[in-house]
Amino acid sequence: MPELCSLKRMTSFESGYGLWGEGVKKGWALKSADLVSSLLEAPTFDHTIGKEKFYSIYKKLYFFCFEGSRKGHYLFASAFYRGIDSTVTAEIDSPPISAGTFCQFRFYVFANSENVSLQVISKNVLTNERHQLMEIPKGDHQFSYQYQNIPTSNSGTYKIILTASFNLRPNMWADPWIAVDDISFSNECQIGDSAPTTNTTTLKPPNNCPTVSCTALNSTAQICLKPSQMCNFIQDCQVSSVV
Ligand SMILES: [Ca+2]
Repeated sequence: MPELCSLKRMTSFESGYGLWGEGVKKGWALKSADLVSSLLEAPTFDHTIGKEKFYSIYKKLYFFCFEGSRKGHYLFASAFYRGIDSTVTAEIDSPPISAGTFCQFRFYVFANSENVSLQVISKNVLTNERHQLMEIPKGDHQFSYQYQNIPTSNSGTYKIILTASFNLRPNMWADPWIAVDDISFSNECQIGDSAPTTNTTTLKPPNNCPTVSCTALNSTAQICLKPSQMCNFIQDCQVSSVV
């Protein structure tokens, strides 16, 4: 089995920050869900392990990391009202990216309050010009990890900046927090100064599927994964069915 999913593209925060936060890391930290007992404080589970829902190939390669643990780690930021109305922010940056036409940035986010929002910003490495790709609006909270899939269309080299904003006011039902987990870039994105990926061209299944063919997770159907479905921490295939 050729390597399907490059760990440079995928960050689960189970073994550190990966390539995130090397330039800017303000207000974000890794948190272990095992140490959290209440949603008032932080998520009580992460996305990678907490729901045991991650891509089967990734599970095969890294199962040993997860044995004995069921909750895992995520990227976390929070803020506390200290008697003065204010807005505070937390920022973390990605490794430098060169985007192909179909480069997609994917992640899971879980926020507890209408008083926190998340801006996903691209910052050109040369010019420092910033462009907002998406904002998770205030009030869009469902008490679970929500999948986000953001097309990027920048030319040149840039970084993704995750900026959380906390709107601190009195009488909040809980201090606002936000958690991010299972970040990935699609194969069209070039990470850092790495050579262009050959992942998709090294796989030549016999059934005219240019990527990965497998048995669907919830049926007996044989499916061909789209590039955008690969290496995004979503399990599409039955274990051991990948061709
Ligand atoms: Ca995780």
